[in-house]
Amino acid sequence: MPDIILHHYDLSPFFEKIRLALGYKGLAWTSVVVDAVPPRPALDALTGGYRRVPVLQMGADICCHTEVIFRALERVEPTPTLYPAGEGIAKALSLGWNRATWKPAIGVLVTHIGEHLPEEYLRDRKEHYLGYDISRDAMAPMLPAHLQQMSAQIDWLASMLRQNGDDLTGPALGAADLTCHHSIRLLRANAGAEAIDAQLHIAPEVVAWMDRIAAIGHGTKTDMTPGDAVALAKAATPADPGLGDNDPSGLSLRTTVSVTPNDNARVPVTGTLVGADAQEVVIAVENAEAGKLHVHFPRAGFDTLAADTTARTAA
Ligand SMILES: N[C@@H](CCC(=O)N[C@@H](CS)C(=O)NCC(=O)O)C(=O)O
Repeated sequence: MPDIILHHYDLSPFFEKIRLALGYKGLAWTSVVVDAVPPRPALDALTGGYRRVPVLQMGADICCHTEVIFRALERVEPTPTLYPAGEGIAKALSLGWNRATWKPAIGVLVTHIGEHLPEEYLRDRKEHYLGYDISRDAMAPMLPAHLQQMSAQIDWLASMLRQNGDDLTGPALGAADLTCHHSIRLLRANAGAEAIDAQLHIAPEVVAWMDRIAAIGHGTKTDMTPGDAVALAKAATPADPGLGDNDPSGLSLRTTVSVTPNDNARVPVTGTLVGADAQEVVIAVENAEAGKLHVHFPRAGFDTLAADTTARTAA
């Protein structure tokens, strides 16, 4: 098995989701810490320019986005599975949860710790990533709405736990649990568990579930520099994606395509299609720094278009 290398920074809540999955599967992994604010030249060389973290690297295979990272981990170590109730319920719940709770969670967070966020970070998020201001002053007027949104979503989690037992979708812990846990953990870890539980009216079932997930731990970690990770990719050969020529929209292998997130940071990554199915797309990217790479993206939440279509759309 190639080394599992995770590119991340500590403040990232999505990083927690992956660390817990590694701990749950009992996997050893290597940590590469990147700056919380770009430029990140080593990571750009590996991803072809995808803006977000975490990113998982296995040799010359690069997985962008936590849902495609989960899929890769599942291939490497199938047990215990991250999809005990099937992939569909886990992924649908995760996508809905992330999109509905990310902004309200940040809105609540900055009212507690906003004074500690550096100007440079706030400016980058406003001008280059989100397109809006997440400083405490800018978010404060929306606090009642953000609290309402978080409470409504967390109440759904409580109802799932009452229905299904210890884990959201039953019959065991899975990807949906790790996804929904990480945003609540972000708030409890930074603003204090008691304060957040009271402010969001978090039910005892949810608190007990949070504690069970935190006890999983993060597996065994060693450290690596970004430069060494790029050198390792360059020395490696990308794996056969094993997905075949199964793009449901009819894109053929060897087509030049662009893959673009359809929420934040809509920066396209361009490469040659080397594998596709309804859940994942793999493109070949090559550059002087990192050599030949296979970069993996999910389908849901990303638009994969033939490069000539992208040009027409942009025109
Ligand atoms: N839906 C993405 C979200 C990842 C995400 O939003 N990551 C944040 C950090 S928590 C990010 O990349 N922020 C911008 C940046 O770091 O450049 C995933 O699941 O991977």
